[in-house]
Amino acid sequence: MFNRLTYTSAGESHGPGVTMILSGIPAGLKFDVAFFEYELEKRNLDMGRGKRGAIEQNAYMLTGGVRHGITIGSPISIYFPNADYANWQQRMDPLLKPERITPITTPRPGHADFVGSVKYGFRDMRNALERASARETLARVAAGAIAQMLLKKCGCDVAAYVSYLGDKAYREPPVGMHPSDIRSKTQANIGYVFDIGELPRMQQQIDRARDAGTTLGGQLKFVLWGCPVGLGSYTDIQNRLDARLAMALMSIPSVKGVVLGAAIEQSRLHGSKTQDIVTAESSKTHHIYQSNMNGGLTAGVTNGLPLTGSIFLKPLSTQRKALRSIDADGHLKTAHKERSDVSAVGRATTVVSAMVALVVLDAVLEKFGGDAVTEIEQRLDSWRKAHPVIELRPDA
Ligand code: EPS
Repeated sequence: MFNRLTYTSAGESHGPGVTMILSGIPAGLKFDVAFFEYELEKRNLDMGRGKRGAIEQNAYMLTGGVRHGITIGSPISIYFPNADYANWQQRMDPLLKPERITPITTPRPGHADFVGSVKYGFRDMRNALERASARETLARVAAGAIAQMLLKKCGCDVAAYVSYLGDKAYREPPVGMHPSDIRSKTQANIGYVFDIGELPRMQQQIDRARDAGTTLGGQLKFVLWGCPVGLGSYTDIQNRLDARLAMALMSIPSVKGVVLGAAIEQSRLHGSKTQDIVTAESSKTHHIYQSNMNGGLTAGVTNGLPLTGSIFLKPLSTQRKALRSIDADGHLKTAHKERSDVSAVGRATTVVSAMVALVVLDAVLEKFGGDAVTEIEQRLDSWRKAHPVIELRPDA
């Protein structure tokens, strides 16, 4: 998935904390503390969030790779203590086992409980569900925020928004709207919808699901502007940027589908209607397109148009009205109950932006990489000057 960056995380949902290490970020990048903390906060806030959101205050400790506010080329490491650990210390202590512990033996359908316990041979399914928890997305968002700091210097900007919650559609930004303008609308509300007027409808939908003891999934869309032509490659499987994006997005907990560009519409139309073709005003130095059906990627390579895609999330599997299950001894029982959220669709927008940013930055570093940010900026600048400007003009 990443050819230049190395990303890793460790830590359980209710353990002492989460650690993130990101290697491959060049030297000389200003660490934007305000933006970083904003992204952490957005990941934590959602209209459908349960009690955990109020417990976690997004504390962190930068423990490597940044000095006096500037990256120094070494791995960036960050530790996030889990505030909730104070309430779980007995059950989650890394070394000391309490005298009495009630193991989880009846899996929640849809969560990692059953598969994890079989795979690793656990009697207590907590050993599986703790790491499978979406708490881990905190590390992704931290890495993605750093990626966005550098991408902004490269002229790239990303946004994501909710287009469906459950089976209800939400208004979308007009095609061609810049990501920063989309964000100024969607991040101003914790439903992460474009039209703030639709929030009461969303609140009702969430309340109804909560009252029914169930959860909601949905659909998000992302858009990233500013990629030069030529990131990624068709030469080898692992170089295709479409495949790298799909993997990064599919790896987000609850995501069951990723669509790039307008693939669903494309699959239903004739080939003559599904190509992005230049308008008659286009010239050698300026290519204008009316459509972006390929979502900014042709043959796994960026074509200069915005990257676009949709992500489909299944509803969170933990149900307050627990479902039927079967325990390790074959007894049919009601599934284990665990505190959870009603929906994570809204805050997944922050995770999606983070993953898209990491993949695109990785491809930028692959093509223009250097040890210092200034080298990348210079290379990117001369590349842009040598190639046509690509413009999406939907109303051309
Ligand atoms: C999660 C269950 C909930 C979520 C959690 C993911 O946690 P808890 O069981 O502590 O209420 O809040 O998400 C986070 C902790 C987070 O920070 O995103 C799950 O089962 O996946």
